This record gives sequence, C-alpha cells and structure tokens, in this order.
Amino acid sequence: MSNQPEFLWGAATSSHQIEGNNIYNDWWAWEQLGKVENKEVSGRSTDHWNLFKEDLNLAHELGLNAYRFSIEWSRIEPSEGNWDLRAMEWYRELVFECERLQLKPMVTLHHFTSPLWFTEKGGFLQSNSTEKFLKYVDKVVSVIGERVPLWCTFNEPMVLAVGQYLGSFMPPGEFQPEKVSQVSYQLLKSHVRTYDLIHRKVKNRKGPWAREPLQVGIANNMVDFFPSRRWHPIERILSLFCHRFFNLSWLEAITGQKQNFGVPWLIPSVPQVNEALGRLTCDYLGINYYTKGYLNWRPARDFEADFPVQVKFSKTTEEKSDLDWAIHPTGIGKMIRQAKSYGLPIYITENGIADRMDRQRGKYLVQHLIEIAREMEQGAPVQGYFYWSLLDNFEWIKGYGPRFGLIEVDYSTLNRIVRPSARMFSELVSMHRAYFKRPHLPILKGFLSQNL
Ligand code: IFM
Repeated sequence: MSNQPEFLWGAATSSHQIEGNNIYNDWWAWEQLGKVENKEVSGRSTDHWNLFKEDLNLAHELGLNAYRFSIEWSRIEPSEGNWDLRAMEWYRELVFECERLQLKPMVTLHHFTSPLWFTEKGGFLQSNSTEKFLKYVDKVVSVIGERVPLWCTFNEPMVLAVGQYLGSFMPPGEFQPEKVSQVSYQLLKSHVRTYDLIHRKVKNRKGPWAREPLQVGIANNMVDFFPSRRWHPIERILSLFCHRFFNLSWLEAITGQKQNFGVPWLIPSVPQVNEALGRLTCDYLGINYYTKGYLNWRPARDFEADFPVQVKFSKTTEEKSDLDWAIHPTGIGKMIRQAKSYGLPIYITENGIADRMDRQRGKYLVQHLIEIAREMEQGAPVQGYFYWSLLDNFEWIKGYGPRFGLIEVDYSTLNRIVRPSARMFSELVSMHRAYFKRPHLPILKGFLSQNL
C-alpha cells in the first residue's frame, strides 16, 4: 500500500449559498436592498442548516470521499466579540458527520461573506481587519482544528476584491479601483497569518485523517483569457494583463513572490506583505475553473460610466452553460500547467456548470476530468477534484436562477432530487475508487465516447 492519500472525489458548497437565514452578514443586508437579479433574497435557501445530514448522506451515497464547505463567520461572531457557541457546535457536528461518512473535509474560512458589524466599519479595508479575522479563525481552529486535514483560507480573494470595488457585483458594490489593492493587501495579510496560526496551533491531530498532512491553501479562480478579436493588438495585450492580474497574482503572492497586479494605470500597485515574501504560505494550490474570458476593447468618453474593457464568457457560436459561460475543457489543462510550475500539490477546488435541464453536466464533467487526467499523466500533482456544487444554491448576484447542483433542490418543498449526471459521476467515481485510485485517461475517454 502506498502512503499517498487517496485521490479526492468531492463536491463543494459555501455557507451563505445553502445554509439559509444567514441574517448577520453583508450579503443578507445587500439582498434586502434589491441588489440581486429579480430582487431575489437568499432567505431560507436550501435549508442546509437543518437538512445537512440528508445532504451529506446523499454525497456519501454518490460514493464521494471528500466535501468542501465553508464556515460562516457571521454565525460564529454575530456581533463583535460575541461568540455563538451553538453555531460552533453545529460546525463541529458537521465535521463529525463528515468523519462518519468518510468524507474528507476541506474547510473554507471565508467564502465571500463577512459579518455586517465588520463590513459596516470598512471590512477588509480596515487596517486592523486581519486582527479581527484572526480572532474568528482562532475560535474555529480551537473547536475543529484537530480534526480538519484541509483548509482553504479564502475562496477566490481576487473575485472578492474585484466584485466589491471594480465590477460592483458584491457588496458594497463600488467602483473604486484603488480599493482593490487596499483590500487585497489586507486579504493577503489575513491569509498569511491564518496559514501560520493553523500550523502553529494544530499540534495534536485527531480523527480519521490525523496521519495525513495538514494542508492550508486558497481557492484561486482562474479563467482562460483570449482577445475577442484575434487580430486586435489591444485586446491581445489585455488578455495577457488579465491573466497576470486575475490568474497569477495570488499564486505568486502565496508562493513567496511579490504580489504584482501589473495594471498600474487602473489599480495602484499593492503594498507588499513583508511576512509573505521569500517563503511558502500555502501547502497546495486550489484552482476554481469554469470557463474562458474574451476581452473586448471599446473605448468610451466617460471612463467611469462606461468602462472601456468588457469581459464576455462565450461567443454566440460556442457551446455554453445557462449562464452563457463557454464550455472550454482545455482551459482547465492550461491552468493546471500554470499551477504545476510552482511545484506544489494541486486541488481542483471548484469546477461545474449551470445547467438546469441537466443536458450538459455529464459531458462537461467527463471532459474536464479527461483534461485533468491528461495533465496528471504528464506529472501534474493533482490530488483531488471538487465538483461545484453538491446542491443547487443561491448564485450571488444571479439569485436562484442558475442551477449548478449535482442534486436538484425544489425550493418550495426543499426536496432533494439526484440528477442523472450525478448518477453518472457516481458511477465514474466508484469505478475509479475501486480500480484506478486517480482519474484514468483511457477509462474516461471510453466513457465519453460510449455514453455521452
Ligand atoms: O457559486 C460560485 C462560488 O461561490 C464561487 N465560485 C464560482 C461559483 C459559480 O459562480
């Protein structure tokens, strides 16, 4: 038997998107202002808070061996310095349930939402935001730290900074490019100190994964960027800039290099977090990959009212998801090759498709697994794959329209219905777990040609 931990076949979720009634965070407040499409609000969502056992059982029945979920800071600390012991107990129970069902947990500490008391004072723009965040992390680690082998400090920190202060699709929804770098500085500092805290504090590991390495990292959203018009010199340059800014800057920052956004005319250079320089502050790289991005250059007179650069996620002729995101499996291969150059273990922390009718999901999944298997044959150290998402959920500014789930949720009855693509994924997973231990290229290719 090798000592290499088994390849992870998992699914991912996040607290605000499924738990329901996360009334103390910034998103909840923003939703009440009518900011979400069709003025939807997250409300009770899938009511995972009450139905988590059923949901984890379904993941187990599908044959998965891992589950990525996030902890809701605003539940643990609904007002500053007040700790909700019952909420902490709930998360502890969730971890125990994972253990019982042999779902290795990857715990995300921050997945887009922050407590309202924190954001009302400026969120991650505050100079002492790291200290505040660390108090929360410390509590979580003291409750479940011994039992959790895999940690993700921040989900998509670049999407968070851009969503808040550039693209205006996350609260507070401002266009203030200089704040992208201010927030990123605090996020990186918080990441680094969280990384150190977990490694310092977790000494006595317990539970089924106690002997496996403790791994802390981030989930970095990566997009395969292209010029909208192949011949267009500005769009070509823009796509290179976006790659550096969006895909690489965080990977570099957590592997000891300077954080370099490389777009100084738009976003002022980030002050460096000295304690991150010259050393690793992650044990793995997490890739969230969905699609490609086309850069379109459309100069306008009023820069602020009409930003001259647009990103689109597909062309009209391309096969795409319900969100109009092109289905582009080779992109995941490119991102893995990029991540491989840092010499660290890689997890695909998210990959999935919004497909209400479940017509494309099965194929999408297998096509992406094929690319992953191909890269692994070339030596890429991919250690796990988490499909986004286990359940249909609240897709932020898009509300409840997009359906990403392996499991469909009927929001009026809260019934869970396992989609056909989930059964297919389950078949693939059980075949692999029984015979191959990791994504196997010939099997996946055969599966694609015979079934999809
Ligand atoms: O739903 C989101 C998730 O919260 C973060 N990554 C992308 C997903 C799909 O948009």
